Amino acid sequence: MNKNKFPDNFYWGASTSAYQCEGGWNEDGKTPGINDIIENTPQNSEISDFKIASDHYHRWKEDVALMAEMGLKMYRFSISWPRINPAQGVYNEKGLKFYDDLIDELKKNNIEPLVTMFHFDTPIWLQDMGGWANRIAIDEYYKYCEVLLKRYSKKVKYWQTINEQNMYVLAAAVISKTPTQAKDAWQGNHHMNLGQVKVIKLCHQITDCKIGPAPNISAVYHETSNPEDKIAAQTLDAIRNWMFLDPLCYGRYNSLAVNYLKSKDLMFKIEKGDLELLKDPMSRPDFIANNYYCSTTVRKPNDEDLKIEKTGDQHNIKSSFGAFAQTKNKFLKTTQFGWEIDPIGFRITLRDVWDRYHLPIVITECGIGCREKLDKDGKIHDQYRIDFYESYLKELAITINEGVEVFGFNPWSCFDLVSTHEGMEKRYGFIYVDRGEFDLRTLNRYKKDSFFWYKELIKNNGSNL
Ligand code: BGP
Repeated sequence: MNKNKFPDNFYWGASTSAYQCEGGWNEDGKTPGINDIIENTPQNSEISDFKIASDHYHRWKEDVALMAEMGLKMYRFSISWPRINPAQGVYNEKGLKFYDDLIDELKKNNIEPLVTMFHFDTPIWLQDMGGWANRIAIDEYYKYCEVLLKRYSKKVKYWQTINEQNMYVLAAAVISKTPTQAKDAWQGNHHMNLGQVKVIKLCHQITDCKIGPAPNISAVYHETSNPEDKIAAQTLDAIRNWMFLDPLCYGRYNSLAVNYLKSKDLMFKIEKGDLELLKDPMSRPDFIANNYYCSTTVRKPNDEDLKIEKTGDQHNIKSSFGAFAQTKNKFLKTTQFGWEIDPIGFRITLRDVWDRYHLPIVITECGIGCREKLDKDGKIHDQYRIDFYESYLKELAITINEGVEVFGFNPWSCFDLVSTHEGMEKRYGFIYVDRGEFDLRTLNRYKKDSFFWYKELIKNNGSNL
């Protein structure tokens, strides 16, 4: 295979998540998820809530038609847990039917669905019981996933268990909009692992599907060759990256991360039998889905850093109990929202993940968030997005040619949707959605320049890069 070529049958796709695009937040039996109570939190009153979002719940047919026109081979989306499971023990037929219709429409258009079972939208009834920190979440998640597998496994081949578990734990307050103590978040992490190994095993027992986790793994650099900076980087690597893949891929916890948690009094409770559950060979994933946006650079913390525990946002974990301090990388430019643009970091990340676990990889998020307005000609000329993807995809082609097995690329996002913590102001889509932060306007769809660029790229299987 030549450099810059992608494998045949490579899945060129695009990505969304339910709470950020669907809307229809209380329709047809849906209960609120934790993100639907956003207006209750003062720090978030400046951005849109998720009640209407991109109105995909009503416009899904039009959206799938646009995906088909773009030539997508895969669509990665999430099923809304609160739409399917509005109360404990209750499963909502109207919610299930919505995804039946969506999946059927995708299949009709030869678009392979890649379904996320849980993408940040814990149902409010479960959150009221303590959310993931309550052990009951293991069984509730398992029962909900069992409903999904039984219903859709004949038509959905690829499943993701949990989206960005690491960000859900490390940036809990930003994502779930609920104050979460770090210790509870790590306890929740343990429960997520147990829920996932049970669901992966079930999937292997009752279906022919492929299933894997979808963390956000990304390269961590040390600022200088000072060995103490390297230690800081290793620590962040352990608690940001490997702590979330080792339990699923190796069946054991990462010891550096566990030592860190113990030293900070954050260690979670492990009950009898838990570690055996993790070890079960039937519970190993078939692939790793990775979301990549930017890299992080850190150094040894100084006295000032030791005083603060700062989260930043879900991709910038600024410092943590004195283990490291995030610093600027002078070699990298950033997006309008301050995230490092680092295509080589993308390659480094994929090489690391492959080297460590030797499992096929699918990219399920990657993209650039920008402020955008329709031009007078009714268009969005987003050459910056095209440049961004070209640089990332050139590195991806090299990585694949270096022997790393990657079977798909699903950039974030298919169409504009509400950013997790920066609202409508931060747009990622190939398709523009006409709405403002609070003004819903027409909600009509417009194809950006990147839409046509991606269509051409897919048609050529990336050979025109
Ligand atoms: C990931 C999430 C997505 C999405 C994306 C972009 O963490 O899986 O849900 O939000 O990041 O982040 P943001 O919306 O904050 O720009």
